[in-house]
Amino acid sequence: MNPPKPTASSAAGVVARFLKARGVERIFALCGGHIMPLWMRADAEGIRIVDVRDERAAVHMAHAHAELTGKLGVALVTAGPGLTNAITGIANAHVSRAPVLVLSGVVPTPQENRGGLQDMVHTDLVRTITRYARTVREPALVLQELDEAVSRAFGQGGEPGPVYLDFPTDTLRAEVALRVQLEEHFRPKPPALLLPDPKAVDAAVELLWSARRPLVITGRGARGAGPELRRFLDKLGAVYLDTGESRGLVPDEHPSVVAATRGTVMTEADVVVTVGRRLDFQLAFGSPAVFGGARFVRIADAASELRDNRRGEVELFASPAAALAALSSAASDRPSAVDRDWASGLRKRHLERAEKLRATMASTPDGSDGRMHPNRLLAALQAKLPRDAIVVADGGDFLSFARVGLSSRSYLDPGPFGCIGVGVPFGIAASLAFPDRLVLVATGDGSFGFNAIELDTAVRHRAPAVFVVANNGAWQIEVHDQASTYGRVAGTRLQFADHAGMARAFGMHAERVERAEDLPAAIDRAFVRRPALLDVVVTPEAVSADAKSGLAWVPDLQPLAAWDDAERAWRQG
Ligand SMILES: Cc1ncc(C[n+]2csc(CCOP(=O)(O)OP(=O)(O)O)c2C)c(N)n1
Ligand SMILES: [Mg+2]
Repeated sequence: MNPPKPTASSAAGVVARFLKARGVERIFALCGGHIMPLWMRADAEGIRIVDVRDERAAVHMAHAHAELTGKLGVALVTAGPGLTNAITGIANAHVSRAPVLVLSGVVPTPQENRGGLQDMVHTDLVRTITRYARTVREPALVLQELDEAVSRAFGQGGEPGPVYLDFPTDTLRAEVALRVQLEEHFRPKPPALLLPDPKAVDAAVELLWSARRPLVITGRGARGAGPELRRFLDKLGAVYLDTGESRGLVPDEHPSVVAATRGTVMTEADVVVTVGRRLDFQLAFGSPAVFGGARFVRIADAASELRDNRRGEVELFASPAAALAALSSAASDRPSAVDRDWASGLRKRHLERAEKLRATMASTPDGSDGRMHPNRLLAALQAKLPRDAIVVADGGDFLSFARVGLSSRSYLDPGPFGCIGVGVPFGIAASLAFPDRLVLVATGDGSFGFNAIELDTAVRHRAPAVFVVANNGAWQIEVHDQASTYGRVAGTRLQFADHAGMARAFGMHAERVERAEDLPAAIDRAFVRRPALLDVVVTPEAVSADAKSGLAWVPDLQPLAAWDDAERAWRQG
């Protein structure tokens, strides 16, 4: 007997209608019998299904969608291996605190624990990397579980991040009584506004407006607070660093931006303000070994960004935009005590270094192997990037070069989880969400391989991204670590594979480029014929800042060798 086709008021139908009501226009998914009722109902509701080739990529896509749009990202994967494949994506969203909803199926309830096909307790597997992980067996509870899961994903009353729900297939097929389909659970929930404690605002103003060398650092939680942040920087006259999580909030032209003096400014500041930013490894865990005697002001609406590693002398538990606006208005006309020479000196040094980088990138000499330096490729790409381009960077050495060599208002990379392989799926999701903006994926060849099969997805779904592979025939940052630390290279070389040939096999415009002078025209063609791929041969001899800093060999106390030395010396007193 064929199963009945699920109706709009089956549990599957209710899930689909919920997604639709919450503004979900597309889901990233890979099919399977356990989730088919939900799949077909989502399709019936007009939700676009971006069908991928590996569940990991589906979650990466949902993650990029969430980060770039600020809306919920949704992935739908099947039971058993569908879910286990998705785990890297879920873990990455967990570390990045991205609002992603992952939906799956489990064996029909009568087969549970009997050795059914694809039977596995998924919730136990994902519990430590999600904010909410439940199996929903009772059709009448489907709606309220979804409502709660989405609230948790956005960090309403907790940390933001991925959430997980699965449903036995028989539950998905079951009818949900109309009476229990409460309208309140479908209704979109606006983000909660947390206002800062006025006493904490006054204390922060006192500390900040008497600081001589204040530094502001932003992260995930500051997204969307751009106008309030810029006004606050203008009033206080502080210097400013963004991080990979918050690129583009403050334009390069703003006088507070001193990105190219990062190391210096971190040691010189007397007050450090973190806005929606964890003091994780990228910020030396906030250690006094690096930040000296600096005092901290912490502003965040999520606990991890409010008080990880270092207490703030003032902690503002509030929506960052509201907190920054409150600081600016409480300071009123009070003159700031900022050492203007210090701030302008840093700005000058930043501009000189940025200019020098721009000038030298395009003329960085080839390696002794005659292959071009990755900076030549990045300079050629930067020269063609429209102002509103979205850049996705991925790789080891190449990520290190691309992070500083490409500038754009919107940027994604493997993030604090170091999740290489995200480039292709992130780029696809970005280009589907913003079809009118140029999406550039700049990826190392090793990183490219993980999700290279998704080029097929890009072609089928007409996701107009441009994929540029820096082909150095190796996991080069690891090669460099092995050669310099161990004097031997083992298991880290790849081949100069024909990635363009692979892209063409999926019907994508693709070219291999071996000479820098051929780049501008090839880039023009790729931009016009999107989706497109350029397989650019670069020298493995280029040693990146990340390779030199010790990041690759993972020192004991701190992520970078210089910080590790400083930490050791500081601990010894
Ligand atoms: C999933 C995953 N596997 C392995 C690593 C370790 N790793 C970090 S960078 C890197 C090399 C990346 O190679 P490629 O993308 O070719 O960039 P290249 O260094 O050659 O420029 C590796 C293996 C990681 N961070 N994540
Ligand atoms: Mg490589």
